[in-house]
Amino acid sequence: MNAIHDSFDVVVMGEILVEVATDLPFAHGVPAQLGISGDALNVAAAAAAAGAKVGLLSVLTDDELGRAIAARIAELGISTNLLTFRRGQQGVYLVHSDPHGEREFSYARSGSVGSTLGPDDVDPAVFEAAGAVVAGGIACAISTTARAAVVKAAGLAKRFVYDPNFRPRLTSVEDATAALTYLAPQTFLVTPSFPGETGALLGVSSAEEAASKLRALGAANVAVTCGAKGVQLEADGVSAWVPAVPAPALVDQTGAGDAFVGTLTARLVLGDDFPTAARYGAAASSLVVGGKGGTGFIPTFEQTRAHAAGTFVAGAVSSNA
Ligand code: KDG
Repeated sequence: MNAIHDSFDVVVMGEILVEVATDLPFAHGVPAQLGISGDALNVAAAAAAAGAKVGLLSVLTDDELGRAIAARIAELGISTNLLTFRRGQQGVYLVHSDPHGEREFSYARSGSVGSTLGPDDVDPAVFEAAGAVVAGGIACAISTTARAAVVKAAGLAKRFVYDPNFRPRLTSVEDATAALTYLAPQTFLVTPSFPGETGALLGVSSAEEAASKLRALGAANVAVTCGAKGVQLEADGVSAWVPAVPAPALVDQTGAGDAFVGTLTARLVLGDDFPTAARYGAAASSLVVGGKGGTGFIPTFEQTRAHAAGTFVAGAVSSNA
């Protein structure tokens, strides 16, 4: 790998999943649509749309499906240089359309090719050079090798961003809490959600309490996302509430949190201050819910900026799938 060629603003790591989505309850014969998603891809797509040069470390199947996924990654403006192709099975999730974010994904990913990600896949030259590295609790949950890869990346990164993304169908409260408390001291930014995640993993009863607990563990910047309400920010000299930006269209919540993380990280690396970058993150995630699937609609930065300023033209949301 060429370290100069592979100098990224943001490197994201994790598993990419095939999304099988239906508007109807699961049943034999219901029509469904394929998409390409997964938290890492959604974060990377948002970061690229927000103006960052993005690399995505992920393992794909060495077949026509893996190549189709790589083509989608390139189409989203993400570098394919960090992708690795191996024999195996691509991970899948199935979901009903989820406007209110109430459903859990049904997974077919145990032993997937994406979960073979390991520390040897983490090239120190690439990870040390990146403006920021983003990983999440999902990567920590899918295999011990993927968790070890995240730990190695956290140790190498200049700015390590961690999204706890607790998924009860993949891991236990104990393991997710252990990953968060181990990694928090190394984080430049941590982005848990309240009440869901922080209630379960930190036992707190407010977003402020979650933020102070993570700051006490050593996190430099904390953004606690509170769904449709807004985001609580805490950092040295910053304690701010960023209100959510109302969504012009609500189709599917999948990827909303990832869009926040990707946009926020990209804008911080590109030089925006924390509240400004978080406002862009909130605006991007409010637009993403207008598209179906994790990457069904990824707003351009011009659209995100307009939405953050209250001048986005409703009706401009359309699928870029
Ligand atoms: O954040 C959205 C993700 O949860 C979705 O894309 C599926 O990555 C996924 C997962 O592992 O749950």
